Amino acid sequence: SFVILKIKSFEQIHYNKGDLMESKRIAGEKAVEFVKDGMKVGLGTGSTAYWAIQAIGRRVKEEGLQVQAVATSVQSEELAKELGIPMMPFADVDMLDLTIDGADEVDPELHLIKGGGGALLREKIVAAASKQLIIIVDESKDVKQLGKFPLPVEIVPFAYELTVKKLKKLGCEPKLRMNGDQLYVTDNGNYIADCHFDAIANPVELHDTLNGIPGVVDNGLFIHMANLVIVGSADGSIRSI
Ligand code: ABF
Repeated sequence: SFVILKIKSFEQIHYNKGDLMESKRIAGEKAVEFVKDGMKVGLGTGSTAYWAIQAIGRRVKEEGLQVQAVATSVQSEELAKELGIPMMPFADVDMLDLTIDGADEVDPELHLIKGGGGALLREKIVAAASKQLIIIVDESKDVKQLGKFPLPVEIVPFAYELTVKKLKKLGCEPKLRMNGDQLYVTDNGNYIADCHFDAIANPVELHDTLNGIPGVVDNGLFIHMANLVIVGSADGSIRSI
């Protein structure tokens, strides 16, 4: 059965009742133990990052934790502001100390598929500007090989039909993401093609091939970016990859 949580300033997020939500919460809260006074912090997007942002907000309020943050989506920025987390302009960022973000799949090499939430480009820009990237996931995201989750690829609207044909030639089944009967538009004004590969044998190569296609802005493969993955389980246990 499903429950709908109403979260202020977040779209309604459907949680599989109980298990996954608890796994996400404990992973998110664990990651926030790595946040220290004076840090510049990147805030991720999604229902797991939600718990991390909540926990940072609590520490700011209750412990007087001193941080400055940037967000990877409009949603996360609004949530952070509501919780009183001090935000900083990107103009003031050289390097962030730590970014905490979710993922859709994680493999044993710490390669990731991200972008199911539609924020992959901002997430990658922020992750690339961070000394440390901690990924927080529930156990369903921990896989041996990437690719069951359709890989999100952000593409520019110009000639998108042509770009989608090129994606198809790579051996996947691309589907343009929809928002009702309209094409889904990212925070950056682009479209997303969700590319179902089933199994991605060589994520490093695929990442570069995709980004070599004119019209592709970026793709959801995060290669050699994560430093630590925290996996929360329904039984309350936490492990790291
Ligand atoms: C973001 O949110 C994404 O990169 C990923 O697509 C998604 C994970 O969602 P959730 O934490 O809600 O499962 O971090």
